[in-house]
Amino acid sequence: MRYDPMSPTTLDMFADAEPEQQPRRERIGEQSYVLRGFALPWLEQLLPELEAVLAAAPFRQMVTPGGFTMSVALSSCGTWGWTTDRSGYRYTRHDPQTGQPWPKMPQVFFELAQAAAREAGFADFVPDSCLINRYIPGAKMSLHQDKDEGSYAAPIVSVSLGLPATFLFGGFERGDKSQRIGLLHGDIVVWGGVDRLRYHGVLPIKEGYHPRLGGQRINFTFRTAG
Ligand SMILES: O=C(O)CCC(=O)C(=O)O
Repeated sequence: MRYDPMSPTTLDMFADAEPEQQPRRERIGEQSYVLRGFALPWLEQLLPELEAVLAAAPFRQMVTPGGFTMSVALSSCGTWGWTTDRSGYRYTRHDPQTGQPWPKMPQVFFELAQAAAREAGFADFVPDSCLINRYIPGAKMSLHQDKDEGSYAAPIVSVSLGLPATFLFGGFERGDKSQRIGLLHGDIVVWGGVDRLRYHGVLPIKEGYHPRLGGQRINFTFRTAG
């Protein structure tokens, strides 16, 4: 199956692999790291599972409580899926679009999230939610804190695939200065502990074409929500 530009969720499983980055760990906060290229060895297992999740829970653009349609399209897997509508932000057990439980989190997703958390010093991460964000060029995510989870004890593990992004990693107030961190296909950001409530966001994605994922960036955000 080749990448179809009319269908940005169609994944090209057979394109030549791009040159791989050297794996390395960069510290961006007291308990925060970028794990360069960490997801690359998992890719061949991740992409077919992603397609299966999206077949059951397709991407959709959700509306914020303020009435704005998000530029990023969302799906989820795991026990809990993050959703937003006019009545607020929350986690639900069911996909509001289909009425079905969110698709089960594929084992390989769970194992990747655990391995990345361990590499960043969080030994016992048990994610029960994987938000799947799809960015097409121009899509962005404004600075925000992740505060809808029942506890902030667990870290956040955020996997980047496809087009590059500039990740903003800020402080504990919206107005604090943010670091601008370039993220490439296969990079993972992990933050938790004293850094768990840091503001973060993504600048508008630039036009481009990725050999495996086409004209889009996919992000998996793993959290313990329940
Ligand atoms: O796409 C990303 O890298 C970040 C996603 C994010 O911040 C979120 O889903 O809360």
